[in-house]
Amino acid sequence: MRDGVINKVAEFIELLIATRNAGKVRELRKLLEDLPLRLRDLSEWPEIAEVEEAGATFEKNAALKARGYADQTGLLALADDSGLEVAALGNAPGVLSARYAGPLASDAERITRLLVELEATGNVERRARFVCVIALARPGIEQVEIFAGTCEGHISSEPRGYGGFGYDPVFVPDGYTQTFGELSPEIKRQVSHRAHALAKARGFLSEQLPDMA
Ligand code: ITT
Repeated sequence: MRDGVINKVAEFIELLIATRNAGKVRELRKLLEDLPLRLRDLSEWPEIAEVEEAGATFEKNAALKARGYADQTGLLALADDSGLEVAALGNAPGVLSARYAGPLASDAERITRLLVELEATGNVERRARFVCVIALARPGIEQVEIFAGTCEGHISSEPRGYGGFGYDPVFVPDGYTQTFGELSPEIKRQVSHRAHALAKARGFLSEQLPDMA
């Protein structure tokens, strides 16, 4: 009976992946593909107003984005605020990871700045962690659900590999010697900050799906 309800829901529950970052969209689509949801993303709303990341924390910015895009589209919205915390840099770039080398900079320029800053500290401490906060907002419901995940590792001495996006070519997750740029997408889907946050969000989504019809 429960299966019947979920299948029926599958015909019309839509989830908006509320990010403009193509790398995140790719990973989130894959991590959600087996759930009974119709996945949409912001490429279908080219005119939508960008939600400003005015918060000082990942949680606040994820909630702002989920709320803003749910309200603008009328869909259940999943937003991801994430970034890299580097111990020797006082956890910078953190929430400013996307803007670390200026608003128009490329991933390569952000990586270059990171390696230069780290070298200036003497290169001794290279511990780092990726943080991901997923927020889920439903149109018309004030409460926003928040799920966090982290991935511990260190920063490599130079970029390696072409997989993933963002800082992946310089991030070596604990337990591996290769960077996320070199490791397969399957491995990243098992151990990443996004995978851990989404595992928690999936539990909530699965419980809620019948109620959202
Ligand atoms: P949206 O706000 O539209 O989602 P964004 O790229 O601006 O896109 P954030 O403000 O959350 O998103 O910035 C996160 C940045 O952190 C992202 O641009 C990358 O530079 C970095 N980042 C996050 N997750 C990453 C991952 O899995 N691999 C590599 N870099 C990552």
